[in-house]
Amino acid sequence: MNDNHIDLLVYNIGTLLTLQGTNQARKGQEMSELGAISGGAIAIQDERIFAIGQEADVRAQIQGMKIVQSLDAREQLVTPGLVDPHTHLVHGGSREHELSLKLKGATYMEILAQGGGILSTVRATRAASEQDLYDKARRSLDVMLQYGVTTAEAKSGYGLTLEDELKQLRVTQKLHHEHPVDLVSTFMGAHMVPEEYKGRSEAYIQLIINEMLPAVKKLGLAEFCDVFCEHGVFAVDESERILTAAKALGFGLKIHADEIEPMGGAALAGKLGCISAEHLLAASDEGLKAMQQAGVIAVCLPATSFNLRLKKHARARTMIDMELPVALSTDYNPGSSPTESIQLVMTLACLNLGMTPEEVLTAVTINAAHAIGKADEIGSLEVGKLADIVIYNANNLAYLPYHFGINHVNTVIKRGKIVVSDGIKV
Ligand code: IZC
Ligand code: ZN
Repeated sequence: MNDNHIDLLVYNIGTLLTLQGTNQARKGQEMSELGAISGGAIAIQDERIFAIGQEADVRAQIQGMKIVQSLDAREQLVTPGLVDPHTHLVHGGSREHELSLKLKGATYMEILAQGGGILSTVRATRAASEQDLYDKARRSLDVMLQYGVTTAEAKSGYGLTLEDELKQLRVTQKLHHEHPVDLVSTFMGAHMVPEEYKGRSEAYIQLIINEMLPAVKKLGLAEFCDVFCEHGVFAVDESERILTAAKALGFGLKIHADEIEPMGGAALAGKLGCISAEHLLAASDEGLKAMQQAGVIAVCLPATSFNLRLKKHARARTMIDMELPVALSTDYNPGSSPTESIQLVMTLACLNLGMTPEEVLTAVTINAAHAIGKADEIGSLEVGKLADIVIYNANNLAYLPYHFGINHVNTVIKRGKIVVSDGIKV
């Protein structure tokens, strides 16, 4: 038979956390069930998992097949490739000058109201060439990959003109094709009203609805549409109109909801059937209930609340107890979360959100995959799914969030290929 070979056999796995289980996003107690196998192996053919289980069983299944390459996992921990479902990956410049303002007590919204924050990144992104944006984002993707991320979402929203939004989205598309990390693209023209539309936000909303959304759709440059629903940015009714227009064009919906003030964004996510709602620090019980009933995934971003020095955190324990599926993400962006480290997020989720290591792993694998509509391909290790796999320099899960601020990844396999070895991109 032509296919009578295994391209890569990963063997001698100490703890193999498969995340096998239900096809739905995990909620409640399901978030603690990791499908663990001790003494496991994974056989890969082309870019997919051919067999997975106890090493003796896998070897029996592939008996007689030619094994092209074998990789000794040294009795260490193995998980699915990590998924980062919320990033503002492509942007120009950086905002380290905001640190001293923050230390003097200025808040994120105050810096934004003075023309800084997102608006300063908009200026830098508009000024940057497509190649500059590509090079900068590619370096960030290299870091993400070395930290174990094999798929990420990436939002536009620093162009805020049709041409500059398309410039960002083209960079995402090119990186998706050229970098090992797979990218899922989100249009976020409704990130902010640009300076030239100050006092004319309705005209900008019309531009998004009538020109930007149809153009992005026609060019096939984004699967999702996201809105920053926040006091002083887009109001709930404005967010609803933008997202409703996006839905009519066939976009999946996401919303930055109730991050700083309780606006009713979570309830809107439930009403519109968003795939996910993000942040949620100030979300009300009713808002969370509406999300739970509509099957919206809560994406918590603990690196952001840490970096903004907020006293408040997303109520992940409440969410899990009420059977609302939780995912976690870096929110990587140059303002409120300048870090690519999903492993730091895992630590903060334990220490500041009170999530267990098991819940955290679920939130950065299968639930994160559900939050970007890719759970049929990634997020768990199962026969037929993509062979996106991480091998750590640790033999148990709790060690990852416990020993914090460093990179625990030894090897990353993306679509069946070894792309990180000994912690370095190959
Ligand atoms: O550049 O500040 N929250 N958008 C909404 C951001 C943070 C990104 C930024
Ligand atoms: Zn964000």
